[in-house]
Amino acid sequence: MAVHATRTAEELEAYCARLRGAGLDAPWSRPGPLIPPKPTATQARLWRWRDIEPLLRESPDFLVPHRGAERRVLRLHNPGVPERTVAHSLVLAIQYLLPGEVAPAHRHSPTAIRFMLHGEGAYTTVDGQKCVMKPGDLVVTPGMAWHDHGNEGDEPVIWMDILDWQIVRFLENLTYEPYPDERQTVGRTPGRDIFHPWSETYPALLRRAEQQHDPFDDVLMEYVNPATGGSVRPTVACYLQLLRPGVRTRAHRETSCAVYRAVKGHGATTVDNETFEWGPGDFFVVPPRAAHAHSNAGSEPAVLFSAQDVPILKALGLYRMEPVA
Ligand code: GTQ
Ligand code: FE2
Repeated sequence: MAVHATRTAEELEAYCARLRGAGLDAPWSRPGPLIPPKPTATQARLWRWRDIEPLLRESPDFLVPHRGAERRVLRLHNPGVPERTVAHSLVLAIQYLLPGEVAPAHRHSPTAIRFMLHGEGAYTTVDGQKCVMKPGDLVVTPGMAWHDHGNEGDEPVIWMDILDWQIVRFLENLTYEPYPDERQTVGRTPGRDIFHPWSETYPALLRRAEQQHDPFDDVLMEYVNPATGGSVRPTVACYLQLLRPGVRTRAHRETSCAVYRAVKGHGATTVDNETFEWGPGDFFVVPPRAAHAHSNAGSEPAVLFSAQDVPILKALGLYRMEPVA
């Protein structure tokens, strides 16, 4: 409260009641700074594939997806985030489909980005473009694009979904709409704006590893939408990264948030004062402004996939990166 006030506390209370009645608020009538510092809800955390996989394989006993209803997904739940998502800005869900299962066609305002993890025979059709997904393939489903998926193989399939759900939810623009039919009619072959096959991205990463190294990320390549030359979506960027054997990167802080899936090899990521050792299939999160550095103490290259909210921060002029001494 301002020190030069000439009115009593009771008079201030009465004044605030009149403000409320007029649909107004005086933030200075309460103690504390106008813009209080707020620690991020997202906590640094690691999830091990060996803990996730048996629970995923049990999930069909509990949920049989039906028309217009749930996806059989398990979401990574960051203990700090009230909405039970992997981070304050992003959702990471792991989807499990048995042979013959179909997820009916629908669309929604959030973007979904799928990175194929295990099994053969999965497909997702995005606005009539059928993408057959092999492990390591990336499929972008832009917000409001119709999509349906299924498993045409003879073993269960597993992929991960990254959604900008939390950003769209914050902007109060979540929408969902079922398609009139269970599946879309398949038309043209998928464009490079939505489909990035591992058979192209991984060789490109290996070529880059021969040429160019970054002190903070060693070998980092962003998936680019050839139609725009920019990130796969305005909200989310995706990266494929390689850490050469013996590499220890310099630590840096970024204002963005990153969720990682270890694809190949073993390594460790230090986030502020915690070190997370990861191996194939593990997931981890780096919260905004946390100092982070990666290392690969092994003799094989380690490969990481990540999704980061960098583009939305850049669009808002909020992206910063600073090296940590
Ligand atoms: O597979 O279309 O993880 O609509 C969340 C919402 C997946 C999907 C999610 C969805 C989907
Ligand atoms: Fe969906």
